Amino acid sequence: MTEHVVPLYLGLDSSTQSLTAIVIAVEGAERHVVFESSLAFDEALPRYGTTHGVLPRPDQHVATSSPLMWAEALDLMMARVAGSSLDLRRLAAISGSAQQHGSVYLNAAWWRMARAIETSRPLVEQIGAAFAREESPIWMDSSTSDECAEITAAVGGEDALARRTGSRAFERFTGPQIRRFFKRSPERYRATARIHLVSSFLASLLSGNDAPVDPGDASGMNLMDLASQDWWPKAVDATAPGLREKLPSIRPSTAVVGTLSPYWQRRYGFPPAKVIAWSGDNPCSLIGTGLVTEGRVAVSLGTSDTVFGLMREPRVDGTGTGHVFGAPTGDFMGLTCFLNGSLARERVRNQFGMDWVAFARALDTTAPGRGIVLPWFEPEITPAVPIPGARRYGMANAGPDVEVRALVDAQMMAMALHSRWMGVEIERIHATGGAAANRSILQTMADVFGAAVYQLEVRNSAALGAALRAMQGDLASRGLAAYWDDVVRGFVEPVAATRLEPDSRRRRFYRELMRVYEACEAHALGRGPDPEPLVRQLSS
Ligand code: XUL
Repeated sequence: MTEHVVPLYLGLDSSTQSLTAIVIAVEGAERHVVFESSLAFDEALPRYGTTHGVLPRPDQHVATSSPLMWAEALDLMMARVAGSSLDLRRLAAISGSAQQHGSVYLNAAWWRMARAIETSRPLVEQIGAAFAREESPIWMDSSTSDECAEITAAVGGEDALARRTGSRAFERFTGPQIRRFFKRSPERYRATARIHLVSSFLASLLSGNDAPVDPGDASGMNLMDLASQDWWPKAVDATAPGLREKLPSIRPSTAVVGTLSPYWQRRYGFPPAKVIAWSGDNPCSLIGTGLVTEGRVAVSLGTSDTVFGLMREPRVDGTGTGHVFGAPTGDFMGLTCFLNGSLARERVRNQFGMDWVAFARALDTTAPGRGIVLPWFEPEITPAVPIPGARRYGMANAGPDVEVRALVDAQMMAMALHSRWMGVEIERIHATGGAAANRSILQTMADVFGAAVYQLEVRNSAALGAALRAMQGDLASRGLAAYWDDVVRGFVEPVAATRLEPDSRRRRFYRELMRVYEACEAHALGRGPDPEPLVRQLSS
């Protein structure tokens, strides 16, 4: 009789600040997370000199990180998984999630190197010579406004670009980033043989193949035709010469990229587990929050704050605020991204010497509406704010508690306002990301959105989503039924006991406050009159 083996699936999430691994065990209805571990780049790999995962930034519009650091983190994490008590022989498949938009520039040595990594020496000692550019621009970069305008003009305007690719041109998207590199460093651009996303770069290191990108992450580039899920030649040509040959292929999110290469097998004792295509963190979170049907949204409170939900049809945003990405299910997803997320919360917390308990207490004990803050400490993505700096209305002499209240109110109101384009009647929100542990923040979310908010058992929905995608890819490749509802069952149900209901009085108040917030935003962006009379009414 052959021994019955319960398969394990590994999901990795290479985010802005850290790398997380989650391993799930699946046997019919029995489903468990059996391993979870995170390493923060700044602490685990200080020699790269990052702060919150970003290299020193002499220009506040430029944000880069180190692809070598991501590779070393992958090596450290795989060693941790191998050193755990898990029976590695049961590992059936592995997939991953990565911060979106970031790009990795590799030279001709890459083709040979990815395949020929030796077991005797650490990965990073062997791939250093394969980079045509040592630093990778990441999603926090906002330096490419000129390139956005050039690409937009060349493809026939914002509407044309948004209809084809799912988004108008955004500074952090990979196409504008590639164009900037081509314009500023034409030699190094010419020496670039392959441009990977963070996701496909790390998938390549695992499989020892040159991995494809999936439609979820490729739609964050301003280069993919959403309908055909292939590169759009007009956008590719508008971005940089000779770009087509430098781009990986696009394959479905469920594609098997290869198996774990000999490096991982011999160095750490892994089996030849399947490597399933990696995707972006938001598409992975869509799966990890269980949003495999239309009509619900998730809010992720991480380094970036994002609001997203599944779409059967790609309804592109007429206001130019949000994005339509491919979803790992083969459908689409709508998403709006805010840059001033957890770092803004941390900044205000630190400014007043609080810990998170005091921060939550400030929220619980302070009424909203004592002025408005637009928390644009760093250049903001939504709405587009190129010149950073918080804007304040009616906030003179506010104490620490009022500052905390105004910050969280602003973040929630901005999310509610700028996700309207998705056209979803929001009744229920699945909250995820680090700050989703904070129920005082989530109560504000419920009150502002007028929706019930739930917490999920597994907070790192991107890593969980990657593990679930590994399982789905494995089942599909074996010709077994792999319905998404079944795949996610047992891992993603919101915890009923965590449900937070909106308070009806607060909800009414926020409806009014949101009008004032909108007026302040319009004024700050030079699109509306002075909102002072409205702000004054608040305190009367
Ligand atoms: C999404 C975006 C961010 C990053 C963060 O468009 O820019 O959410 O994916 O990792």
